[in-house]
Amino acid sequence: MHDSNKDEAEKSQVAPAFDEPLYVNRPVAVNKPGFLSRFDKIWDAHWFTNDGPMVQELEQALADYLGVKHCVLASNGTAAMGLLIDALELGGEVILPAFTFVSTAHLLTLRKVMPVFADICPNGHDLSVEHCRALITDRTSAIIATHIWGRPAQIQDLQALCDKAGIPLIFDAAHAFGARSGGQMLGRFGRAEVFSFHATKLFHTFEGGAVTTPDDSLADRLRKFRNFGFTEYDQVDCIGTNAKMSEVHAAMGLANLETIDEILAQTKNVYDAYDDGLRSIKGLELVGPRAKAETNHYYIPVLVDEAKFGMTRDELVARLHEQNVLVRRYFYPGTHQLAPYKTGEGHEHRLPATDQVSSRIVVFPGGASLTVPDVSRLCELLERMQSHNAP
Ligand code: T4K
Repeated sequence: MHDSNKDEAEKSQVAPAFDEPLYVNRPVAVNKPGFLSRFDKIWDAHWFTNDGPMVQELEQALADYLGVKHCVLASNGTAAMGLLIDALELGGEVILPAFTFVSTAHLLTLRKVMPVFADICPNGHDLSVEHCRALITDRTSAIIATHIWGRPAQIQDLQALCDKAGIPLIFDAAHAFGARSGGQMLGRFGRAEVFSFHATKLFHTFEGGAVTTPDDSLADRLRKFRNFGFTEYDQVDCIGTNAKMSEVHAAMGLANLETIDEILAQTKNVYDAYDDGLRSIKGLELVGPRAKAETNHYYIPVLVDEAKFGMTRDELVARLHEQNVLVRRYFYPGTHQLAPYKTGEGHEHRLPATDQVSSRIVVFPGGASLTVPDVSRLCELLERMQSHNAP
């Protein structure tokens, strides 16, 4: 047999280190009885959607949990952000990071609002306040900052900047359920915050999302907008869409909220195990939070230093996939490098930190569906890879 074929044949016979795939952000599924008992109630009540009792109960429970006056649920996080952009009548230009999920840039572009991408801080990966300041013009209608990796953005500095410019500050809190700033839950800052309750999020409703805000009239508008502009039977006050959450989705949210302390505690155990295990591995840096106590510990973002680890980020990803560890390159490439945003008027971007970080970042499996022994085995595997490949 030709040598390279022999190598391949031998390689394919080696069992992967993990029998079952380790997924990034595998959905939490811990409270089946809590979900099924609510599902029975929905079934018996024959009320399945359109602002039903479970949706109302979850809105109140989340508002209480987050310590904010209003929580307006929506069918997903993107729909929730779309409602907010429409309700605030954003136009002109909106400043946002390129190092985030692509959904907000799409929402703006579809509405003929120009997304203006600001760079991130190379350490925390959150939006650079300085770069936002430089990008504000008289066309800027808002800043939408992401609480990246479940950690607060620089809330006070961004708020001061927006107050000075007379524009609203919005937070994309899709990553950040359960995280805090100055001891207070995220969800209560800026003009409004937007959550994703997608299955892959720390707190989820299968699919879902929400806008949280202290503003009564904004909450009112959001509720109208998510239901075609209806205010009464046969009465439509404004243009709107369908962004409603169904009762089954809300039931999953209520079941997950019942066990949120347990979920957060296990999520932290997993994070701490990575923190310990990765410390001794040269060339892999767990991106730490600004203040550890304020993260929700859900994301395990790691920067790969090729010179010290002995392989590139992409080689590491490929090697881990062979071992059934399905790490992801979030967020690579930055949104500004994606086809719809790369060219065209006004799209010359210079975002060195975004480009740097997105070429080196790899996100490891995290969250409550993992166990500490899984993480220890994974760190041992990484250590072996490093010692084989180290220069
Ligand atoms: N803002 C930010 C910062 C966001 O991260 C997101 C969404 C949004 C806004 C928008 O919110 P939504 O409109 O989605 O509510 C996933 C999610 O679909 C998306 O919600 C999420 N961010 C994004 C970062 O990740 P993909 O295309 O990477 O998903 P997928 O199918 O590859 O799954 C990710 C991982 O989860 C894989 O390891 C597989 C695992 N998985 C996934 C699903 C759906 C499971 O184990 N079970 C499952 O049921 O976008």
